[in-house]
Amino acid sequence: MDPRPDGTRISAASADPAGPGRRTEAAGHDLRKRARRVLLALVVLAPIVLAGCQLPTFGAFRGATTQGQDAFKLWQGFFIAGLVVGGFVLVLIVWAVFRYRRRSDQVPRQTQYRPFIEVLYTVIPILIVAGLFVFTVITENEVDAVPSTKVTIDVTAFQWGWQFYYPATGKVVIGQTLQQPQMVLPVNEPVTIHLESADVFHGFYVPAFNFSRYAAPGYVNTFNFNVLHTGVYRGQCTQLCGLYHSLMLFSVKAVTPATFERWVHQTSGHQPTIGQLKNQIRANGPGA
Ligand SMILES: [Cu+2]
Repeated sequence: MDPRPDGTRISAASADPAGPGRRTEAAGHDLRKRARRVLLALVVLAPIVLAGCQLPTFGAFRGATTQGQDAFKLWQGFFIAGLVVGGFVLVLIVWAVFRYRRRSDQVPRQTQYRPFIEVLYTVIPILIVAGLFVFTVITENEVDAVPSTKVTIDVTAFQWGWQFYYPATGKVVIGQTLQQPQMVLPVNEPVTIHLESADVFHGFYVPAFNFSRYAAPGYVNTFNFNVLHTGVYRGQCTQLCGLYHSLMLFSVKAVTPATFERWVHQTSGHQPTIGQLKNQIRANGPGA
């Protein structure tokens, strides 16, 4: 116990016969040793700890389709690479600020021409960019692959709604603004989507799929979805396309193949055309 009731103690450095200089040096050496040990423990333990837990999503969705999962893995990889590079740069900046802070008016030792370091900080970033490029190309090829599938859906975007047409049975789902049409598709089965626009540019975006693609007038974009779980996923237009752009919503419902077969064979009855819906909106506003 401290013998002094007010809690103050005699400075260890001033009481040391070896002198304060040597004492500080020893303490600094101890600190460096401890820091090295902590760093080593981090390097050894980090992969073990990280392998055991699920990495954060970094703001993206985990992906409800196989394509969405591929995009998500790429996003995670990019984010982690960014964190590592950013973290490393930050540590270097902080280290340089403290290590080389001004201690006296003496001009520090000047160094130049360090070919090894210069080659290192040129080659390493090039390798990082090349690595990210390769992973991007691999992921893009997976996401953009369009093998032929049993189910095809023709999606037409228009001001301000969506039409989903199933050519195999002639089924049509169409809706505008507040009616929010729903695309139905079978789960665990690749589905081909042909996407285009009847008027201006629109954006077909399903956040849970990590997927967005332009709906362009006069050009058909083709892609595949393989939805992994049954459920309803919200979608929206992502291209500012006029007055009721913000109401240009839809949803995607993934059902079992049997349910889908039943649904797609049910007659859709009389449906308005895109032109009729557009005239309705112009005349009566949204939800008409
Ligand atoms: Cu739009």
